[in-house]
Amino acid sequence: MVNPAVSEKHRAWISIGSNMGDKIGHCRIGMKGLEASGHSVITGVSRFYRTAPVDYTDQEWFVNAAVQIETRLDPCALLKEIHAIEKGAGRDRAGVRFGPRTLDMDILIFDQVLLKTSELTLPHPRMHKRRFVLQPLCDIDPTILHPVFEKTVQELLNAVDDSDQELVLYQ
Ligand code: PH2
Ligand code: MG
Ligand code: MG
Repeated sequence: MVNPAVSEKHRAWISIGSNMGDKIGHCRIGMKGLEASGHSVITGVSRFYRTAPVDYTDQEWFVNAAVQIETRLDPCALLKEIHAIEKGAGRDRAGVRFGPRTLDMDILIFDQVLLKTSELTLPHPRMHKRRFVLQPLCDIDPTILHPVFEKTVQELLNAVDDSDQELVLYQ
């Protein structure tokens, strides 16, 4: 249990994606779900993008976005909440790695925490290569600092080879 009276406030950034069914609707469920428990507040939201699938390419395009939150949860408790939200949106974790999903929410950066467990790596190990992660983060705040590379998300985005990472503003 989290005791809000004693637990510290943290800032974290989370990517949100869907490539099944009502993609935007699933992303919105994800955002609402983060605030529903009362442990976190959303303090920044990106625009929505349509993005070509990366890593496992034989699947539908994604809708991607990102949010900034303030939370009293620690990284593991936040991950547990995220898994419950994903499940509520019909996520079946049994599919292909990197394959189709109704809702995927990944913790990208949590304060300046460096963590490696079997459940969770912080910062997210592939975030610096992914346009569908970095562009939404730049919408929120281009000066967010990557805790390992000590570069801003804008600098990381500028360095990405985007020739095979199509991304279109959703409108
Ligand atoms: N998520 C993946 C794998 N590939 N590609 C795009 N465009 N967007 C995603 O959210 C995404 C992906 C695994 O989580
Ligand atoms: Mg993911
Ligand atoms: Mg995930």
